[in-house]
Amino acid sequence: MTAPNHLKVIDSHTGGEPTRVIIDDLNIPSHGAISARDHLQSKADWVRTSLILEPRGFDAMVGAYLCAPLDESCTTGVVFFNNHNYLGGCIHGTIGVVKTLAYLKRIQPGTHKIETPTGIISATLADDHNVTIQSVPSFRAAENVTLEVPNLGTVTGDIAFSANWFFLVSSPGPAVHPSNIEELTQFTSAIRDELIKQNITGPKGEEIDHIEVFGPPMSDTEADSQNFVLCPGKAYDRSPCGTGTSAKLACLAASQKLAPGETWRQASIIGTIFTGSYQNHSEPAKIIPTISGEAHINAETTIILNPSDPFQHGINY
Ligand code: PYC
Repeated sequence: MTAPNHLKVIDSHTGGEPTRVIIDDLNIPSHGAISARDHLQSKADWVRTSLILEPRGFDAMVGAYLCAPLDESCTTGVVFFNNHNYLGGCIHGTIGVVKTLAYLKRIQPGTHKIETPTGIISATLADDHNVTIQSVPSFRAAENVTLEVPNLGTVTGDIAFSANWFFLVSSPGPAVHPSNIEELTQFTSAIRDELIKQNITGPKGEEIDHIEVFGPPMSDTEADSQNFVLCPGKAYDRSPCGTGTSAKLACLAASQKLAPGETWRQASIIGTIFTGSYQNHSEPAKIIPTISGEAHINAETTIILNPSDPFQHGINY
């Protein structure tokens, strides 16, 4: 396909974290979310770079491409991407997609199945506009993994999967407070660099590209914990990261620190909150996480991709 000169998008934010949903049909040949992701990645990466990289996007933005699902019981398929690559899943982004589809009057309150490259999830849009996502089976893959990190010493954490791969740091680091975002970014980036260097991966060699740090919530936040999540591409998640909160639930469940159905309120680094809980999965080591949050629509825009613009497809170096 040839790149169009104009693309309509709707921007929203979920707990401060932006989502940009493409609402024009790009006619990308695909059969479901996995094939759409593969096609975008190998043949049409300009979609991601044009919409997410500067000068039209910025590092924290996550893009969503809606596609026809393979499973016809799904309302839509979706592929998420950011400034670095394609995501296995994105819960803040799914909440943004659901709010966008409701804004366009393409869906009504109720439960909708959504196909993602890592599995089918369900999204319930409530009358009060809250969105609840039941996500993919999630699990802790390794506990108390230690690694030596230059200038930091020994760092310990758990490895968990919930649509994306996470390292959940348990050893002390910078206090989880918005005044420390620079230090937290350096701390978590150093850990991720070292995981890659030491080839510490998921069980099938999957790169661990999201790093999470936890601390007590700020005094004005009614939460069980506050997190800082480094996303692939080095931006931090302004929301509590839905897949990261799900990975946390998997670790809490594995350590028997949270019972099925019990509520966990996860605050983000900027103090926004997702409410989570889980059910047991038929495989004893796995859980099915549920995350609730709210998104707000903040722009309905036509992106211009002028062929004479040297950065028609983003500043990509
Ligand atoms: O909410 O799952 C999430 C997410 C992943 C990356 C950024 N946000």
